[in-house]
Amino acid sequence: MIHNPTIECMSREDMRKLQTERLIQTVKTCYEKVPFYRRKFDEMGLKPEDIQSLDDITKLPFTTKYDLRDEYPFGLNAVPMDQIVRIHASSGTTGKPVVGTYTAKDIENWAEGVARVMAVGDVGPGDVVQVSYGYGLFTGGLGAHDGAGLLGAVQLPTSSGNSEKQVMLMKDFGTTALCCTPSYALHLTEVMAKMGVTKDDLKLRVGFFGAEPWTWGIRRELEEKMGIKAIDIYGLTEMSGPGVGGECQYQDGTHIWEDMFYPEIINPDTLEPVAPGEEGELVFTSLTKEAMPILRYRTRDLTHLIYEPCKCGRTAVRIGKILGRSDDMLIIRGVNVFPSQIESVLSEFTVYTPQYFITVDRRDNEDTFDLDVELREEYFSPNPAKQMPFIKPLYDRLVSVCGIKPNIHILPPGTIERSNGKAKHVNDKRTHLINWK
Ligand code: DLL
Repeated sequence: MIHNPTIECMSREDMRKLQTERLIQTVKTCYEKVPFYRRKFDEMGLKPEDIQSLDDITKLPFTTKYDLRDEYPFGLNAVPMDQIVRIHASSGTTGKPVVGTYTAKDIENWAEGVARVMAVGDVGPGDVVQVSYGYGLFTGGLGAHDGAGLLGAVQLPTSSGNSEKQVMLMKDFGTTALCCTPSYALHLTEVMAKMGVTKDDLKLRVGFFGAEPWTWGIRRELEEKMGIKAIDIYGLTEMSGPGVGGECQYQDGTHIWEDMFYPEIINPDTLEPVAPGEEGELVFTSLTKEAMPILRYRTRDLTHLIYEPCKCGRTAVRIGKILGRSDDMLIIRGVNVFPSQIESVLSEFTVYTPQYFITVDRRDNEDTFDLDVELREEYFSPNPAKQMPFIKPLYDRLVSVCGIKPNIHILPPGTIERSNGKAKHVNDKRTHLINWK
């Protein structure tokens, strides 16, 4: 089912017209209402009137996660607080999160984006949509929740965790659509096996999985073990959350809702647009956001754009699978983690040296997160019991800043390999799992 055929199947010419009108308006709002953008424009000698067409977009400044951090928490807001109805957040590069604010209209548009993806799985009244993304500051839970609500489906807000209960409810309540990270969905298949629950015991028909990269291997496994069609849903807090785009039933790229988010691909080194169809970093300009309009946001996600028409009839441009990132952000169990966060937490503790090494792997379909750190000479003891008092505060602080539980290994000072040049802090062993077809 196509939720909004007028928009999703609009001719390229009409879409460009709509995007141009919205771009001009967004640029004007940014200049008039957001001091951060006004400053940037003035520095560049740019006036809102200089932007008259989509091609003019390259004249605009980029926005990065660092700008969001510097403007924390509300510096990019274009409306006063009495028009904001929701705040979400995701991991930033240090202890401060990236903030997303929403007006009532922004929440409506966001639900529209998610609904367009869920409509691919014919979700509607009578469907039970189990939302096993985390509810909270993370956009996954409430984003999927509102999308299901817009389609008139039953919202089942299980949030993440408590896996046996998730499987029990899925069976007892007749869940037809599941929303969670692909890695959590894989974990649920294992819990199902342990509980003796098979796909024949379930009414599941479709899953909307995203928030982290996943492969065709994972897709096949989920489709087989759950008896579903596994649909990729993409998004980021800075643009709204899930539902910036999603796959159609042909699973050949992710349609981007370009009436709301104008995509570009740039070379992350030169910052110049790449040739059509070439790989590079995805950049979005929001076209309808009221609370926090964003110009040329560097997502750091690496992919390419596909403008060829899709068999499903949608004309909305597609992105290929996200192939990686042009920064060092890790996504561990669906949570965004930056090595710089670890670094800034470590610097709060005088007992530790600044050296650290992160190892990420996947065991039994679950991401593992091991962190090697060194105690300073005067605190180190080979007796593990004596180290315990040092581990707990570091562990608690890391959980609070990064939102994820590390396995901390304390090593004697001088053990972690020092580098002569750029320090290497991460070994992500999951990369060998990335086999896209
Ligand atoms: O992960 C929003 C979301 C929630 C999307 C639920 C889909 C489902 P953030 O926490 O801000 O927002 O993280 C955004 O996650 O820049 C990508 O690197 C990655 N990401 C999101 N969806 C996908 C996907 C949410 N389908 C960052 N495939 C993005 C690959 C994804 N990576």
